[in-house]
Amino acid sequence: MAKGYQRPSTLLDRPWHFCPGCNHGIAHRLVAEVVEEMGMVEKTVGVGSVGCGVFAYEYFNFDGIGPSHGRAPAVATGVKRVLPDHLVFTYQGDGDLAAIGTTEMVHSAVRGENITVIFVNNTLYGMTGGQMAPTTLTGQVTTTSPRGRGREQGFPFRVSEMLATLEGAAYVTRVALFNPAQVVRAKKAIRKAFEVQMQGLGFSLVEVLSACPTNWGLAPLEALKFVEEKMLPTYPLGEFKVPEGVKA
Ligand SMILES: Cc1ncc(C[n+]2csc(CCOP(=O)(O)OP(=O)(O)O)c2C)c(N)n1
Repeated sequence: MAKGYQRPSTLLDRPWHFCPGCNHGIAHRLVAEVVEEMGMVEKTVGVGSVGCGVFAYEYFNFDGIGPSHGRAPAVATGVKRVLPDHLVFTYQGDGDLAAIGTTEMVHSAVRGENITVIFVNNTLYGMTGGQMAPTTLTGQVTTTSPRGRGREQGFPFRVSEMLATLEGAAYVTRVALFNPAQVVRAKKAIRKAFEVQMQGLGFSLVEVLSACPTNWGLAPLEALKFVEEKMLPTYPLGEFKVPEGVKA
């Protein structure tokens, strides 16, 4: 029988450590497929994060670095400046990128560093037990906002909208993975971000809305519905910035 799909050579053949229904595995696969399709296997450096994506280097079959919490864009900056012909990306959760790592993320965009950030937003700190993050939705219950995020805990941080205001940011988009059509769109966005980088157009970021069934206390299918019904009103999908000359 003909195989309709096979694992890209850029993903190693080992079981995920992710919880059932977690979207990190899909995000990993999309990145791996794009690297393979662009023929960049020998010239890619992935810079990981601290969080559920911490074992990225265990799965990707290309070079990788494990930086300290939130510092991935600073590390990627150094790598890209030394190896400008390489594809350099970070892979970060919202706790890593939008809390402890806010400075590195914002200032690499301000400087217009020619790197790509894959930003996996699941609205909380997944790895450490579901604590509130800056991206937690208003009213959302987490282990550290048991009555729901209220006025005292501030408001959801719209990273993509903010970055789109910066001159150094070339391509900024938000995608999701709650159904197959969205997964196809997410892959196209990752490809576009990587192409923007290889054309030297500046900083690119793909925000990926991602389900966390374990910490949301939902079954995997309910968690996909949560992304569509609860996350989209706060985090609308779309391209917030596209460089001139690149098709939107
Ligand atoms: C310096 C430091 N502070 C705090 C922690 C604890 N810690 C580990 S992962 C994490 C947050 C992870 O959340 P996120 O980045 O959203 O990724 P997710 O696990 O949800 O994919 C935190 C606070 C740490 N490891 N190091």
